[in-house]
Amino acid sequence: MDIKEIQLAIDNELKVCREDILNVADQSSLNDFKGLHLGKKSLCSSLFSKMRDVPSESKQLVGKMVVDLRQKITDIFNAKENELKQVALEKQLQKDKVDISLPGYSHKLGSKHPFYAVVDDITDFFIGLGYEVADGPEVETDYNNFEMMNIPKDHPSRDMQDSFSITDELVLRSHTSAVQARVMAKCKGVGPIKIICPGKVYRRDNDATHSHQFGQIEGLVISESATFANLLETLTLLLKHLFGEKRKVRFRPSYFPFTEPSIEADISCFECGGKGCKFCKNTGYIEILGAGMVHPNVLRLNGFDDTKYQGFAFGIGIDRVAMLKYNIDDIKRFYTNDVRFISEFFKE
Ligand code: FA5
Repeated sequence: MDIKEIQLAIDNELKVCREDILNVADQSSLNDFKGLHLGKKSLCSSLFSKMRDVPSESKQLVGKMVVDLRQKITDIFNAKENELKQVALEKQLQKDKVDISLPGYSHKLGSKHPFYAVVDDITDFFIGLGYEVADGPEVETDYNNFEMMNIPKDHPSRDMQDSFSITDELVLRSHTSAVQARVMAKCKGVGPIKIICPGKVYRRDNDATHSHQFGQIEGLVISESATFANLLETLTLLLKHLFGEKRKVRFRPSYFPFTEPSIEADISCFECGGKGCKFCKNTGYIEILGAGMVHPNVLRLNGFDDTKYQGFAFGIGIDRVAMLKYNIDDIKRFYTNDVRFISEFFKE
């Protein structure tokens, strides 16, 4: 074969390839095409095998012509193969199409745990009165939890709060009042202070309204003019906000080593409405907070001049408020994670 004949055969082969590929509609006919035009018996292969007979001065040219031919046929093959893949993919996508008109599965929306609903409500209330929110650790020093709160080591008033000791110097804080010491230390004897601190506290207690873990919200106001009347007004506003006008509230004198005078506030029992039952130990009331004027010793111990500054403080039981607000009969329900209890608070 001379070069002209080879060129003619190549042109013809390409023409045939372009016609044949038009009839390829699936993978099997594509395979036939490949065998015919790129396989052992194809023109390409036969031209390659005849290369040894081509005169050496034309070898390079003929070699390039055959390589070009094979590349063009491969391109035709690849283009068809991609086209078939695309068609197959589109068919599959059609088959897999999601019917978006079908009704979906509905999910139950969670809502705040009643404990945190109360925390947020009380926090918002005090932020509205200009208080800032402070924080403190649950593992606290004996010093902050007791000593700075005017409860020296070995003093009988420690028995009021049966605490969990970690070491001689560390306890699980038994009240959020420990945060008072932290806040006052930061202020270095300079007022005013107006904070609340929500958090968990721990004591060795166990009955329907007492638990070994519970929440408190501490409040501390120190200024040159804070009075007992301000304290009573603040707490009355809070209790009305939480329980409405109808629930009965009573304040009674009490004792805390860190306040003088001290009071406690009770709310009429959620179970009996004030008549007396097992929940309120037949008193008709359930205690929800302790409060009082900051004891001068506490001011002095924490670096404040008690001739210049005075203040009030309070500690509210979060679980108690939630129990009274939502008529919850056992404090343990807050942390036993029984879905039947929690789902009472779910929104559909
Ligand atoms: C105190 O803890 C004082 N630190 C409160 C305080 C702060 C007084 C600042 C004066 C000034 P008491 O032990 O009474 O006080 O607890 C306060 C509230 O926490 C109680 O009224 C009650 O609502 C709640 N509480 C106390 N013990 C438990 C318990 N074991 N389980 C659930 N709630 C409790």
